[in-house]
Amino acid sequence: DLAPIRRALLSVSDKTGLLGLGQALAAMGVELVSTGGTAAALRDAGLAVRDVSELTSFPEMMDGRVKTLHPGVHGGLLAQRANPAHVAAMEQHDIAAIDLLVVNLYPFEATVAAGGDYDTCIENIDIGGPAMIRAAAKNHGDVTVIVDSETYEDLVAELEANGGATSRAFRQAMAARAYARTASYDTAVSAWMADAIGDAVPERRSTGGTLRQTLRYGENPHQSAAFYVTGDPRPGVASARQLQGKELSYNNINDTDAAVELVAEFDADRPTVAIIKHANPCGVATGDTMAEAYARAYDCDRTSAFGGIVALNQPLDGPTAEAISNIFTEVVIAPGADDDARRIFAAKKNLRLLLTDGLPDPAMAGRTWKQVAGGWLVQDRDNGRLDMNDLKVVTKRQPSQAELADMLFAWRVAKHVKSNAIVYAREGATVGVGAGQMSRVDSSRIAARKSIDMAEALGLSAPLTQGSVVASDAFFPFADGLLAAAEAGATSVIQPGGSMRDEEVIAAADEAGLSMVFTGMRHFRH
Ligand code: 93A
Repeated sequence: DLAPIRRALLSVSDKTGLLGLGQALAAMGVELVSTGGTAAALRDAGLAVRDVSELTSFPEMMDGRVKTLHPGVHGGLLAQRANPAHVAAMEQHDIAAIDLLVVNLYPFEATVAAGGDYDTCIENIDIGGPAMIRAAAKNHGDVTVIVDSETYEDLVAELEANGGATSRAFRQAMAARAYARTASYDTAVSAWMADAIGDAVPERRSTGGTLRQTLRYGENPHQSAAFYVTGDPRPGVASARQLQGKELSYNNINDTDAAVELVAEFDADRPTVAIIKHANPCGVATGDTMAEAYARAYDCDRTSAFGGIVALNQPLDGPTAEAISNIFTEVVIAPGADDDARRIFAAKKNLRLLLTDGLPDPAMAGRTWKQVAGGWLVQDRDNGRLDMNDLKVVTKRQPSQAELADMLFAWRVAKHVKSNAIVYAREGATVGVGAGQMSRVDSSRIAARKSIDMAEALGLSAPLTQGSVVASDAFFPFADGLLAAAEAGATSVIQPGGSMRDEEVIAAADEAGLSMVFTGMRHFRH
């Protein structure tokens, strides 16, 4: 594990920090081997360096295109030191073991950024460098690989701490860094080439997926688009089987994804339906039967449900299929469909029916990616999930068990609503959803307003928000949002808490006779 490094191959385009590193290595008795420009720089500083052509018995040729692409180098990087056959091969072919590889690549990205012409960019595609990096990284059991000057200090510290050797953990960490570098390098090359040939969908370069389908258009008809899949078997829109209906559109795929993720949050034993429009739920409900769950979800906001995406947490049955087919619906996705349901849908040629293999686990870890100008934002997916025990009552009035159950239901829906999210729920069904407003109090009012509209449409004497609970995806910064909810008839509130004015908000809740729980967790979604 801790054999000292005896030979290093240095081949760097960016000579930053090179001399310091070369001196430190030389002082530890490491033999330095280098390619042309790197060797010259080290020699200028008075260091002893061997030319890589001594290892290859070939001159660097073809304008440097072939310098290190030779078994004399790759054998020295890839040979396993504890493997007698490998050692014998090294001896037989006079191959020198290379224990440390320090490479940074031709500045392809910088050349593109500087507006280099086609041939200049091509000439700046490094071939030998990535080949050596990948070889050394593969053989990290024996070889240390360094791919950027920012790591030189760490390397020297590691060598000093280990008597001129590196630990396996360090080599492994550096190998991971190395593969990240070659991956990003090739990504940059493929992105540039995609642009150069006018590829309509250059984003393929960053997705790492394979093309499933060229879409008719993107969010709007003037945007070209495509669907790439990663092969992740997680149940959802990418792995679902489409039984019937037109091709999925860009917006269909996006909304169906949101629908499945949402409906998967709920108890698998109780029929639950989510109806999605523009990636937000316009109705989510449980029921004793699937048809009842659908009817209740539909009654949250019938206007918005038109042209919606419907997700079920259990197989689609005949009565539910019948009810859905009475309303213009774009997509239905469910973990199965019985024969009755299939027969009923068969008459609706355009309706897309997707069957998943179960539902995704909402608590599963993972990452999400969002593109910004010039970069990517990466974060853990929001897999935060609470249960009853996580709720902290902060008001004088204790919520009833039924209110607690509704609060948790509303909270889980709110996680899937664009911020600012306000969700009213009653008896396991949403009765008002306010999404995507810049102020929380507006979301609160919009949700209440929708409930009033629905009550009128359904001929009810009072809106369904009367006696409901309300969930807020982030804390109420002021009492006004909370009071708007109370005015709409909410009797209980679930929210993260943590505002500077919590005391004021709690006092307002007490004053209004509300019960309120804090979750200590926020669910922003943008
Ligand atoms: O043109 S290459 O792809 N062919 C090679 O065999 C090769 N070996 C190393 N470029 C190659 N390199 C690259 O040369 C290294 O990745 C490094 O970026 C650069 C260092 O060259 P020099 O030492 O001459 O400045």
